[in-house]
Amino acid sequence: MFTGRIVKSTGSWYLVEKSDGSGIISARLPGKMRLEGLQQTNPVAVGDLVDLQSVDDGTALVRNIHPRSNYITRQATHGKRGEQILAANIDVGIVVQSVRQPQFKTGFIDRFLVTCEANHVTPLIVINKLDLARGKDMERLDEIRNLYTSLGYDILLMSVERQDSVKQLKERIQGSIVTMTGPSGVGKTSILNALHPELNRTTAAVSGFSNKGKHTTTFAEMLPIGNNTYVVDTPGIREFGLVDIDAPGLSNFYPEMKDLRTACRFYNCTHVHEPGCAVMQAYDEGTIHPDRYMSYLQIIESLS
Ligand SMILES: Nc1nc2c(ncn2[C@@H]2O[C@H](COP(=O)(O)OP(=O)(O)OP(=O)(O)O)[C@@H](O)[C@H]2O)c(=O)[nH]1
Ligand SMILES: [Mg+2]
Ligand SMILES: [Zn+2]
Repeated sequence: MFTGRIVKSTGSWYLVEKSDGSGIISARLPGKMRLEGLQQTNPVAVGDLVDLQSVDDGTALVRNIHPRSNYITRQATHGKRGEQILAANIDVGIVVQSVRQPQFKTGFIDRFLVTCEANHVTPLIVINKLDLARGKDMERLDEIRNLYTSLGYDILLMSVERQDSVKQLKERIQGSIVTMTGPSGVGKTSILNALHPELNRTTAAVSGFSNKGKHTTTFAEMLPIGNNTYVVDTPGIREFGLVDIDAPGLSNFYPEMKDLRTACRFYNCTHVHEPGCAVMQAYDEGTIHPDRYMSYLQIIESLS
């Protein structure tokens, strides 16, 4: 038996970097492990530490998965139940949005932040394609930056075409294992290429017709960018999974609501319609940002 870290997952096969530094090996799961009644559709994810057993043909079998310090999930696609783990054991979770093409959505950011709060991941918000900002975009971006900064979140506005902003990101993630998640076309892979041009990974223009990405990256993969820094590039997703969160618990993951909830009349207040709600009062008084309260309502609706 030996230990390694999953660096690429194609669904049935995994590439594993051996912990003794002797290179990369292909591995798969024994049939039994795949079928175990797990909540996740994929029992092993990029970033997982695993114990392996060598097989005669030069590949290996995954025999044991080490407990995860954290992970990020998305909702399973194609009507499957449950969640899919995008990456495990990460230091920083980056959510990428773009100013335009596709247009950014704060609701997407908020869902990601809730996932991070619930799974003990340190989030970093990246808004890319700043070079495309025009008209009132800059005012709106400043407002968004102030909002998230005031809530205690890290946010970086950048463009892969502006070296100084790429450098800022590089410094921010130095020495960490990082995931990059976000909708298709926002520039996740382009950012990775800008951080480390040697990678030269495939990117594709956003469709002019729908303004949506083309789902260019199809498998999650962990890539070394030097100085002990690793970035997991993931396929574009529409939404993050929020398994195991119930409506009364959701406000625990909104920093501006978490301390207010004890002042609500009902202990299980969902802050939607209840009388004597301290959160709704704060929203009425303007101390909770309307965008944040709207995203909260949208998530509540998606939970039921
Ligand atoms: N103007 C501008 N275009 C950018 C920037 N970053 C990326 N792009 C372009 O956006 C398009 C999509 O970039 P990708 O890196 O493929 O996007 P992705 O997020 O990896 O998309 P998926 O792999 O499909 O999830 C490409 O045409 C890039 O050249 C940027 O900062 N400014
Ligand atoms: Mg990509
Ligand atoms: Zn309330």
